[in-house]
Amino acid sequence: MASYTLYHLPGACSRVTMTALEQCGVDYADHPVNLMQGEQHSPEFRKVNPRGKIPALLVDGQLIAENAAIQWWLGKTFPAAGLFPAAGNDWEEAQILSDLFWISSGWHPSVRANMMPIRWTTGDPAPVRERGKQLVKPLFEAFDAHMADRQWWYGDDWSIVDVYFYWNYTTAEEGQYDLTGLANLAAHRARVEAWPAFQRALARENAARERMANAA
Ligand SMILES: N[C@@H](CCC(=O)N[C@@H](CS)C(=O)NCC(=O)O)C(=O)O
Repeated sequence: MASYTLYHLPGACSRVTMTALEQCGVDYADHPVNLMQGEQHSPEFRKVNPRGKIPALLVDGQLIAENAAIQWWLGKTFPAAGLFPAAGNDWEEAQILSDLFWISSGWHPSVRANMMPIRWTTGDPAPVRERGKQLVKPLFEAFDAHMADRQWWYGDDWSIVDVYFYWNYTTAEEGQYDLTGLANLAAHRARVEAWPAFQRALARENAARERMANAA
């Protein structure tokens, strides 16, 4: 098997890729990148990912970055892992990609405005956080409505897309977004938290957190 190293930070969106690696049963090394201390800008990390972002996955020393691309590639490489629903044709595959890109380029930046407004302004972050809340509100409400008649985003079967949605709404909550009243979303959250690969990823993150604390 190829060698895999995931550059990540506990709690960051790299959690989605870590869950994907766990779901695929991949043996991987993990390397936390301390974003709070600006390690993503260090020359060492820029050698790994010149774009300065996590998740960054090295496969036999070669970089693949961006959650959507990594997960798509893992899905193709480990088809039995069930990262995505089986697609019958190119059109159906493109629909799944559409969801992934929507989450990573639509939801993620809006959540970021809510959770970390200071990254979006050189001035007062408070109105940016408020704007972030306005931006995520219709997304979360639409998600809640979509989940009314199903267990997972695509129906009966878990997919990694569920974990990426989860990361967005729980991260917004950390940014003081109140999810109260979104009952279908709450039920979805409980299902994701009970998913074995997700739990293994959390355990792996906790171990990384400890290593970071001991190194500090
Ligand atoms: N669209 C990207 C977003 C990646 C991203 O923004 N990652 C954040 C962590 S959640 C990061 O690396 N932030 C560091 C920075 O922006 O300086 C993806 O889904 O992989």
